[in-house]
Amino acid sequence: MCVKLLFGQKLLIKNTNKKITETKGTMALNFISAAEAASYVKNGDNIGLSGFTPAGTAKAVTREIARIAEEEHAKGNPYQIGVFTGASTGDATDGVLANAHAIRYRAPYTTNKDFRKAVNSGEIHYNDIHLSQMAQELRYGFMGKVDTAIIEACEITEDGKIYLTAAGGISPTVCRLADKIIVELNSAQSPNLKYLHDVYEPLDPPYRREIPIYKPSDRIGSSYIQVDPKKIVGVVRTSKPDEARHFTAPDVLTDKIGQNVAEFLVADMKRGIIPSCFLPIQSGVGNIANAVLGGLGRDKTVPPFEMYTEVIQNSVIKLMEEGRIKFGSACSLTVTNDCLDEVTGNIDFFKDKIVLRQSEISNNPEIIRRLGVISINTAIEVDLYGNVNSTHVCGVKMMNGIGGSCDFTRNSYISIFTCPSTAKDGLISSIVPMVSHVDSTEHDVNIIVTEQGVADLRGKSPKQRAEAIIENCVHPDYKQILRDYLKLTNPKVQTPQNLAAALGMHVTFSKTGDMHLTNWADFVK
Ligand code: 0RQ
Repeated sequence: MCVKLLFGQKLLIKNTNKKITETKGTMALNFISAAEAASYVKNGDNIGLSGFTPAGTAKAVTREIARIAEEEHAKGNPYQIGVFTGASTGDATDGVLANAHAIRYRAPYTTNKDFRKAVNSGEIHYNDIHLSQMAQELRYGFMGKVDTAIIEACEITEDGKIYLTAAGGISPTVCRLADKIIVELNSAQSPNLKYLHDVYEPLDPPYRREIPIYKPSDRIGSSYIQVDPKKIVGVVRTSKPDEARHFTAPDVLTDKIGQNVAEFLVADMKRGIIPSCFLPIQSGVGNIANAVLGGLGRDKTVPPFEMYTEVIQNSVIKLMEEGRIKFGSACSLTVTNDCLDEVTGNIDFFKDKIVLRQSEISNNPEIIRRLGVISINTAIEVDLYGNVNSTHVCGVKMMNGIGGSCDFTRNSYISIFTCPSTAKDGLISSIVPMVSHVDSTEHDVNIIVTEQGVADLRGKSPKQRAEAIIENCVHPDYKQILRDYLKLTNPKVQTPQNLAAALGMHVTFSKTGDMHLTNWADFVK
């Protein structure tokens, strides 16, 4: 077999037992300060970071890069870099770098409010791509060179074994592609995290094989990243916990959405659409996602289930302890710090229940479709035909990004989107005639759930979908407005839209701060 590998890329083919590359040699570790490490990053460089969400990202060197940017700008010199990550990061990366005007380009997903401000003022080129594609697009060369990888580790050896912390991210890829590697050895991260990792990087076409994961708990790689020790320019000692996000407690509305999702899934299981052993669940980030899992956990008609997902949140850990979740495969432990301590402090219990993978594996379309994952993600707005906008407010203002939502939606067994039926105290309807930006299309979206109810779009034509969504998901304040919109359309077409009025609710909101539109005739004069 002809196999072309980049340096350090590992080929693990179970059925032939070939293992092509072994990295040799050791180097004494060179401990340096964060400031010295940052001095290796020059204006115009691209950095590749460990982590996925604030879990496991660099926390010290990026602050020093921001300081260099500020000093250079004060002297009138240019200093901007490209930033490649697994997903969102924390304030110590996206926040400080955006505030220092140090980012020229960034991919993929982010949730940072300062970064968002800079993107929406046109300052940063932001490439919002599917998380599963990030590592491979770097390998394919779509985004330029990776000059320096900055990787958080809980352990490192002189022969170049790096043990990751709370996330798999894109770390092996950026380590292999980068000229230089900086390691942040974080004593605040427990060395027990190494028991959770399964590090694996697939080959690129035309040599890629199937990824041999047949159940969420399958392990296919190693517990560390093997790098060429000569590329490690320095190790920075840190002691900084993850910048974990605080989750507000579920409220009546998120609880109702969670309950609606759980009841829908139970009904599908009872009528045999979902097998009685249940199927693996993917659930996005945030309060609604937490409430949905809470609802599924409480409903004892759902058997203990597994997760094949991108992030494990607090609710998953709790449900594992209660025996409701049997196993979780993810890319990161996006949990509060006390919850992370609970996991690492009880590693004997959790090491057989959690595996952390690279984002191109946790979110891999091939595996998601093979395992029959049920995906549950959150929309900003949904249109009458089932198209979903997860990213842009009124079509132009970036919120966060698609994250892994489309990786899962397109390939899942059943794809579910949840959202409250209104936003901003009822001034915005989350259901609109036509979405102002499309992330997941009507061809991929199966189920819409709001606190009002569930619209099952499976097997329905566009006109049937519109009826299901209006009757089941729209807030009562907006039902008549949307019914009146449909009266402006020609029903003798496949997908009735009135192009002059389709964005009328958005236009009204932009002018008045309220989507309650009183007269559709204004748009069709
Ligand atoms: O605004 O922050 O000013 O209060 O959006 O909305 O209801 O608090 O819900 O935190 O779950 O976020 C879609 C943004 C929802 C998120 C989105 C406003 C609303 C509020 C937040 P405020 P909520 P959430 C896993 C998978 C895409 C990526 C994804 C997201 C703020 O879930 O980024 O799924 N998803 N990734 O008021 C104007 C509307 C609005 C609106 C909500 N129609 N118009 N504003 N808001 N609907 C992650 C990874 O991949 C790692």
